[in-house]
Amino acid sequence: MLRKILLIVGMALSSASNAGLLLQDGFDVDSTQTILNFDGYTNWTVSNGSTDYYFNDSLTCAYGSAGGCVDLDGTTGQAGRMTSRKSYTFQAGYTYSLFGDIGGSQRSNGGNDTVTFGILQGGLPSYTRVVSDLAWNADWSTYELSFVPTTNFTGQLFFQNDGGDNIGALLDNVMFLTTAPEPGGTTPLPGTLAILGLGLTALGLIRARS
Ligand SMILES: [Ca+2]
Ligand SMILES: [Ca+2]
Ligand SMILES: [Ca+2]
Repeated sequence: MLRKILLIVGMALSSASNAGLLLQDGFDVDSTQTILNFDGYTNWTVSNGSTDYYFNDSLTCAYGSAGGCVDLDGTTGQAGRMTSRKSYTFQAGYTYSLFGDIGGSQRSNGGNDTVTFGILQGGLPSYTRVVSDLAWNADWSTYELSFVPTTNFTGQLFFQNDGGDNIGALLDNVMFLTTAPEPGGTTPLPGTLAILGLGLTALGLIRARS
């Protein structure tokens, strides 16, 4: 899966001259032991509840790798929100992609968990992706949120688990990157191009008939 992510990043980086990796966090250097209700993340603060940090634990992090990862529902009866310590400047027309490896809680008494992640503007969610009803035994998978802002703004990244049964979905391998628009103009979205193409085709048909 890491290879897949690197491939995606490679494609993103090679598709534009001005692209950059803004954050990469595998949660492997935050501590050398498992700590419940952890609040010492290198790149994140935790608010409105708690998260747990697991390191080289029987609770396996992404894809069986050693190191650390996060239980998004801590041990205080309220799942916390992880917010990036850094604020990022988002530029209109640029493409921003946020990736996270998310797995089920891997504990049979954890129930289903729903994770929301994305961008905060002024502390409020703006661009988001919701991973709904993740079964406790759901495999690790890489989830992506990509968007192109229409105006410039400053924002932070966030990951959040619903609920508070102290057993949440697991998070590992967060990656955040940007790709500049092609020189000479705003890069049209693939969807926009497709719609434009359909429109031109339709126009051609109408003209051909009249
Ligand atoms: Ca890790
Ligand atoms: Ca927990
Ligand atoms: Ca749960």
